[in-house]
Amino acid sequence: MVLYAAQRDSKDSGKGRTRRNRMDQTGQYGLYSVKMRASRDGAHISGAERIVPSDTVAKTAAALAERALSHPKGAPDFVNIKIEGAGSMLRLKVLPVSTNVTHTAEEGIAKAAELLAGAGITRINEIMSLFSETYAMRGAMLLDADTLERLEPDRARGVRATYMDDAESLARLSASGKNHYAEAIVLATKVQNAPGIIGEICVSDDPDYVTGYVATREIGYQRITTIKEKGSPNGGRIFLYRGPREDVPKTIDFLEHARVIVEGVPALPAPAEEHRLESVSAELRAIEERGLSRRCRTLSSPTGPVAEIDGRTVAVLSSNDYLDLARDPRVTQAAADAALRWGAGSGGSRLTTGTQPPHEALERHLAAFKGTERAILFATGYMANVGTISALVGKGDAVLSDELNHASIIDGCRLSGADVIVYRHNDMADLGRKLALCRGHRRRLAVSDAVFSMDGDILDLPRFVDACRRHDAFSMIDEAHSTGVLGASGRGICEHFGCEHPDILMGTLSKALGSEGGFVCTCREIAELIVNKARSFIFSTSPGAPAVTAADAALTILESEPDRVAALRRNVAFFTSELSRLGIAAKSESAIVPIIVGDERKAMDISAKLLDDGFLIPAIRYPTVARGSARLRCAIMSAHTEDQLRAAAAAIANACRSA
Ligand code: WAQ
Ligand code: MG
Repeated sequence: MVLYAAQRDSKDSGKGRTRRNRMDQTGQYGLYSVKMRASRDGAHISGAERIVPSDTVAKTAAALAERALSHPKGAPDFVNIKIEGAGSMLRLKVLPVSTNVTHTAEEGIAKAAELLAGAGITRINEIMSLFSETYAMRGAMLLDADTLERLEPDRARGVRATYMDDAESLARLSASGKNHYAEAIVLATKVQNAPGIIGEICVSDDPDYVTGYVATREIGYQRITTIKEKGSPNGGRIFLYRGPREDVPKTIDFLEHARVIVEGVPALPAPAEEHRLESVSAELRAIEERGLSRRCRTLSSPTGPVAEIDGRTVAVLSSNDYLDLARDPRVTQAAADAALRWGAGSGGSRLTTGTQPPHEALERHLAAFKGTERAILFATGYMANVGTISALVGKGDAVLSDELNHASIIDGCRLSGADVIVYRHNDMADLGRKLALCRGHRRRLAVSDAVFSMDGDILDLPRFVDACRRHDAFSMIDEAHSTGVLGASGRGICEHFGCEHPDILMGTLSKALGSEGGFVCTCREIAELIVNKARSFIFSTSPGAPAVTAADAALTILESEPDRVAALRRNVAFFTSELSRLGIAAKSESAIVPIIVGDERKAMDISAKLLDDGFLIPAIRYPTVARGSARLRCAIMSAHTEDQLRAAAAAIANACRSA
């Protein structure tokens, strides 16, 4: 009210004269108001305004037309662009801007109520309910802040604040042509300077945009990051008035006709931090709602057939340390000695400082164990797959991948840039057919898990290798769950079938070998290509000597104690027969025994119940396995006792029955 009077009375006071001088200066540049209004079937879609110098009018009009035509509410059938000389300007200092992070509409409305309480605005819930009526309005509702009586003469249109812009809008216009944030701040600043207005509430009318704001002169422009439910079209603006009825026309006149330039509008959505994180929180909530939320669990003891969780001892049926070598004193001593001798870390990639005698020794040992010319170490199995596949095939090549392959194979295929052709699970006829279709490609590579990590079944290796030979394709298998598990002496899937080995045998040090790292056993040429091209080999620090030496010691134990492999096999047979006896379908030729549950939440519930009962058996869900095929994944160790396995089978049968 004060400002409006000051403008009208400017001729008479010293203060007013200063303002008038500034207005005149602005006027000299020849400013124009460019307004856009878009509608369809007479219904308002959007409107905006810029105040710009004459030489920018055409560009501005074009940008606003563009914006009218691409509004989220839909395409307009009528766009009005109005250009008017703007004359002299009243300059207003921008309201201070703050952001309030809220996560639900309820929380946002509570925040709005709290913020407006200082201005004596109390009936927030009633006011908020009016936003279902503002959607189709071009302008705002003008409401008596206390009686909630509507004061605008044209209720369908509302009161439209016009002739206002940001002093800096030109620079912005060239950048994007559109800045909702700055426009809302400009509008709110003008509105709070109108006589009789004591506050404003704005909720975006975009169903996907849940942010709004409240404003008063005292609290400034207070963004509220979530003030409505996503998907709700309800939104608009409500101006809150307190004063005599006869002064309402003056207020409307100021809003609709006073020419205003707002100075100091922040250039970017001020603290963007909360807003960026809000979208992250929303994504997390969506994951949670689908029963797909994941978290890490801390084991407070070394992991063997039993371990400690949250101060309780539980039986562990989920470790990939199949032969119980991670805790073996010979293995841990080797790691400790290597740490003292070579240091904790290698300090670099294999191609810089990261190759030490332990690395070379383990590579020789692995090559001899698998019967290949060479072996190459990687920091993890994931890196071994990603690096090897993308080194061997690329654009113009074809990579054929089993539909149930591990994520690290899938990622390697994607990253390679080769055409990825997925064949039916363990279906060698399908693989053959698809290989035949890839004759035109430069190179063909077929890749498969040897033991499928979530199903526990075994690749039909002889026919896999045969199909690859016949179609001149490279063959690669992932022995993460087959090394130390398959074959009489644990050499893996080739020993199991007694057949020729494929071109590439990838494996890990982190499962039956009890340490960490990945490896590839292959011929000299492919090994050299990997050293030269595999980015995960070249651009990552090599595994440290302690891990490498531990794996080497574990491999020596595996070679000298084949009984461990036999014990593992006996345990799997015992466990699956116990389950079958209790009516739970379970079979496996490997150490992995899946129990299919189906529903994601149900699998989670069963797993939680089992933990209560003292058994750590995780639920495996999408995206690790297909949606609706959630399962318990039991991993058996050579060191489990029959008592442990019998008790686990009983607990599983019980939990599945009561779920
Ligand atoms: N005068 C009065 N009411 C208006 C005006 C105006 N000049 N412009 C728009 N409205 C009303 C009208 O009912 C619209 O449908 C509604 O407001 C929404 O207008 O900090 O989306 O231009 O991230 O779509 C605020 C949050 C977003 C910004 C506001 O405005 C932020 C928004 P829109
Ligand atoms: Mg909008």
